[in-house]
Amino acid sequence: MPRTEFKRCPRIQSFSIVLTATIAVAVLAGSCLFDTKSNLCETTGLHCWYDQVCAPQQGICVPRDGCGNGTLNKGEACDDGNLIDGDGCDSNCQRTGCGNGRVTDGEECDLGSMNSDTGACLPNCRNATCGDGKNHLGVEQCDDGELNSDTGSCLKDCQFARCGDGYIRSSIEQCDDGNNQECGTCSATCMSIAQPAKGSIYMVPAVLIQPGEGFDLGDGYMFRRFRYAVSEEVSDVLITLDDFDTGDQVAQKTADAINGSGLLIIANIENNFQRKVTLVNMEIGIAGNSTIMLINGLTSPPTQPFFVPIGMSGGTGYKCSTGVGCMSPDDCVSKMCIMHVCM
Ligand SMILES: [Ca+2]
Ligand SMILES: [Ca+2]
Ligand SMILES: [Ca+2]
Ligand SMILES: [Ca+2]
Repeated sequence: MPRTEFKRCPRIQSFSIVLTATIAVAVLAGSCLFDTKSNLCETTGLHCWYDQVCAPQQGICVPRDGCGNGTLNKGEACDDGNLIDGDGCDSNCQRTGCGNGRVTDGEECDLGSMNSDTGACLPNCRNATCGDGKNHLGVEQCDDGELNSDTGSCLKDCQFARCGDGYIRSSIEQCDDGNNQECGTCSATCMSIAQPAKGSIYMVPAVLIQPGEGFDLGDGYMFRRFRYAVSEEVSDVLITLDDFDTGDQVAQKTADAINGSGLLIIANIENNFQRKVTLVNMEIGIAGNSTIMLINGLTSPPTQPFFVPIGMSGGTGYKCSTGVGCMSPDDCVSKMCIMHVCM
């Protein structure tokens, strides 16, 4: 495109010669006659304000002494007579390239001197992102690049790993239930997994048990009373024995009775010692720490062999209330963990 000459209206020094000058100028300058505040932009028909000129290489008005006028003014690295970006000289009269403050081909961003490893636009004119290995201040807590990991010190979302974020940091945390409170399936420090209450009962042969003897067992929600041979209350769980049941058989009948009682306790017979019934609460928590009570004179030591209850004990943790962070239904009183929050 040929370089366009632009016309300037003659500066009028004195009002007294306005009329005379106007006639002369009318002949010489055409359009300026009736438009003393602007120049005619020849290529497009645009009228520019008096302090503007038509850009020589683009149909736009630009500051008379500024970028786009085709001549190098103060602070300009180039001036190609247009305000087009990406053609070697950008619209701010800085050479096209990363760091000139204008986004052109191949650049995602360009904040000029504000490009920074800690800012929104990196020195290579790429947008700051989580995972680029640069710490975007005010947005990211950390960024270890490819080493970002949900089991490491910097999470994949560029936040510092912490107890309560729901991720188990390897070698540091034992668990993480999405909160840093004592409630839930993990302790407040993420150092110990909440446990269910456990217990056991060592059984004796049927001949050592008197009808009506038994034990009370609770799961944290309710108690059941278990009686051997004969029940005294309607609510009792009756465990029917044969006179010569061995300790093993008594154990099996007892375990079956517990498992069928409705308590949230699982009873098993330990393989290497069949007279022992092991008990585990189905839920974690201190609520299950409910001591097994013998009833009706069923004897514990010193008689040998003896009927020995142990526990229930060892339960730790408790369920979180509404609004507390969680990772599983087991963390919540409501048994509802939605979007990592107890309902
Ligand atoms: Ca640029
Ligand atoms: Ca980053
Ligand atoms: Ca964590
Ligand atoms: Ca917790």
